[in-house]
Amino acid sequence: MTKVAALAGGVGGAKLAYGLSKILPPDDLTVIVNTGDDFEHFGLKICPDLDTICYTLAGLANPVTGWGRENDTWNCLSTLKQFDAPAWFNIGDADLALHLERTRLDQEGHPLSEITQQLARKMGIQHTVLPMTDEEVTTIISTKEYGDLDFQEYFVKYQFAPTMTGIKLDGIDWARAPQKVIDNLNGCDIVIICPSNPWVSIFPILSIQDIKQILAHKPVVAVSPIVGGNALKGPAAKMYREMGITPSALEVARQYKPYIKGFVLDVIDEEQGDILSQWGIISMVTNTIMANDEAKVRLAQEVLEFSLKLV
Ligand code: FO1
Repeated sequence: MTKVAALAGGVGGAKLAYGLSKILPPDDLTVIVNTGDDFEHFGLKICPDLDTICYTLAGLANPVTGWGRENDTWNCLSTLKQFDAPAWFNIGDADLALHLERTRLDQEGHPLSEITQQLARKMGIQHTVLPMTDEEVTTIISTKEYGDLDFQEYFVKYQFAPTMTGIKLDGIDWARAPQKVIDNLNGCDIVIICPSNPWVSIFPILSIQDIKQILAHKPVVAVSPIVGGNALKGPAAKMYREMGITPSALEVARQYKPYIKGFVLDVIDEEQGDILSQWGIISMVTNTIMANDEAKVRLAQEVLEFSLKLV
């Protein structure tokens, strides 16, 4: 069987990871997740992308938002609001339990990779989900209006309205990949970069030295998160513009060029495939919109078949 490692951020990445989990047996899929978005809120250790991936793979995710849990209740949050507490980050009651338990295990001294595996198993997830690192890496968005903001402040509190002037990844230089990530990456046949935000979801993962070194020897295929010049969700396209780049699938491929052998483009961007081949990147064109579970599985199947041809 083909062993796959998927690199993913939150909602967009989780969709493809879900599709892959439906066609690959548990031993053949490892999802390596961005932790640059992690932060501490009310003393809790919150790992939004790990949460989103786990809830999605477990079939527990809120289908409307893509993050948080389906049918959650909001008693704690609404009570916090009555106290005028800083309740801008929407944590549902059942979701809160996950953050409480993760924080408890963290305070007992367990590494995040171990905690994640333990919690994922309890949620009924059979595939392997791992954080990119056990160390603290913090994505900071420099903005024109407010200076440096923690990613969740930029994304949730300010709804990514501030103008981005740069990105910093605090702690990235000394962050190491957990041994399990190294082993699973070394043992995989294909690496798939899910359609997550390249700036803040994928680059933190690719910036970890151990991961970068292993990827240099693996066939890597990326799926574009930019379709028709826009991001399906979140600030990716806005970030390109604010960094002086016109957002396109091609620009995503340009950023990933040192890493990838193959690139998956949406039908709407088909004409960009010619330039990719001039760059020596093999492209596949398909419908990349994952509007429902069937589309997630279909895209995963197509990406997998395409990747196998590149091995
Ligand atoms: N995203 C939002 O846009 N608003 C929220 O209030 C919010 C709460 C939240 C709570 C738990 C969790 O695990 C994720 C949550 N997210 C929320 C999603 C998350 O902040 C982002 O999707 C990612 O960081 C971007 O990948």
